[in-house]
Amino acid sequence: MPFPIRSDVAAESRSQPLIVQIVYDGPPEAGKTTSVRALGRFFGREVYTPEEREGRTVYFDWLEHVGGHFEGAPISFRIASVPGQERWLGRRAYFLERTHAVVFVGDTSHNGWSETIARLAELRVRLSARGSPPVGVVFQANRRDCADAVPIEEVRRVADSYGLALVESIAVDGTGVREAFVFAVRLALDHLREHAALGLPGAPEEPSASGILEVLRGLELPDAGQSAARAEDSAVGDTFCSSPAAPAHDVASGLVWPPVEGRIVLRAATRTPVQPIATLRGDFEAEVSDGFRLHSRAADVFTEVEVGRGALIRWARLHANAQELLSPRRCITLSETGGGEHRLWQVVRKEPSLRLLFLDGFERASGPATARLLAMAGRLLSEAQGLCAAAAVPLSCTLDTIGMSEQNRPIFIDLMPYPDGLEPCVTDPDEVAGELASLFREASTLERADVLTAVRATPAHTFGPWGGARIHQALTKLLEQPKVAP
Ligand SMILES: Nc1nc2c(ncn2[C@@H]2O[C@H](COP(=O)(O)OP(=O)(O)O)[C@@H](O)[C@H]2O)c(=O)[nH]1
Ligand SMILES: [Mg+2]
Repeated sequence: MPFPIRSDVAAESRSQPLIVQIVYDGPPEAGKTTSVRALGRFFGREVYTPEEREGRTVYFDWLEHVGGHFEGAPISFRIASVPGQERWLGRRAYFLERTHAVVFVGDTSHNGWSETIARLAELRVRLSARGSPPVGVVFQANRRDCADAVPIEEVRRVADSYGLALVESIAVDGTGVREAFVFAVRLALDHLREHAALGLPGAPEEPSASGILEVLRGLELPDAGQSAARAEDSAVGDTFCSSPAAPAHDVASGLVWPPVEGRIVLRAATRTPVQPIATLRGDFEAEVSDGFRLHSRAADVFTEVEVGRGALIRWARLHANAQELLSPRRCITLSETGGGEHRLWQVVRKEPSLRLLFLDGFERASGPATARLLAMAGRLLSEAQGLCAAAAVPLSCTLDTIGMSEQNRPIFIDLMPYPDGLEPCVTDPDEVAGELASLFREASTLERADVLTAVRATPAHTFGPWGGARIHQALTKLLEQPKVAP
């Protein structure tokens, strides 16, 4: 896979407009037309609907708006809402194959929920068929005014499981419509930038950070106000604890990795405002919404944004190499501190570690079941070590840093190390055995004897594709000792 971030931002002026296409998709009657019309009112523009039968959209709703400029060239937004009924599938596909981002208008009233989920599943299949770069989706959870609306926690769970950004809306009075659109524009710009960076045919020229800001300002969207509010927040922070502002989801495209999906993660993680706190080492961290964790090293602050971008790119390369092993809900970003500088952050969702998963199962398990769990943990750890070696990314693979994916594969769940000062890779069965034995540090002699008998009876190869026999042997030895060494 070619490396997806380009460090140089094209700066020549251009006269061709940058076309940004956003599609409104969703089940019939969810509120797509109502949303596009609300947007039209906001822009002061007429929505064009080629044909309507009994109030239902047959072709599409179409809204065009030229908003702001990009380095002298106008930005042209093309916004289409597609007919939701099954029989217009072909018309819908036409738009979905071309769009740069999607606002999925879901009906979150009790009656509309099951069809909304079915549509979402279908949309995912359709968009993933488009390949790279990904097309970002904002889930505009509509009809939040309905008394029987599905609880927002349930809606959030679904949005998360599909990797979508979530915005609540009441399209009939316009609530949430603009917010969903603005975020979709950001995802579309991430997509376009990435499309250009990958050198794909027909790629429009990518907008620069300043260009995007100009675009958003031109639209009179609420970013300027938000940035000012953030600057104010961090000014307060500076006075009291010299804390930088937490990263925000509206960083310029090119300053968040991975593109598109990274921005969605960043948005989920920064849903509730948070003030990072300094650790004893001078790093900054915060625990944020939905189980996310933010972290930034003391030294990773940059006065020149391009220098910071260079650091982001080096680190993104390391992430890209380790992608097969990395837990998916994470991103890295270069974000304004509020004091005129930029800071490099990583955002990682907390996932259960193997130690937690093991201890959970262990409480209810018999000797043989415990041995099976040990073998599984051993296999996952040695597989993780193998993946690190293959990718030449030396991650520390322990019961605390490795978890398990839905496909029962190992995933690295800890903070990503930095490209500087990496240790060489190790694949060491003895180390894996030591990790497994550490689970029995607190166990009584009696329990250990049970487990030892069961481990002896467990086939060695189940402990891992490589070095399973050595893990098995070393673990047996460690469990035989009266007290497992720390
Ligand atoms: N209560 C409520 N009704 C809505 C909302 N959004 C749309 N509607 C109504 O739902 C119906 C279908 O909306 P429409 O935009 O035509 O749906 P589309 O088929 O997705 O384009 C219309 O009668 C709208 O007034 C909302 O947020 N709350
Ligand atoms: Mg419609």
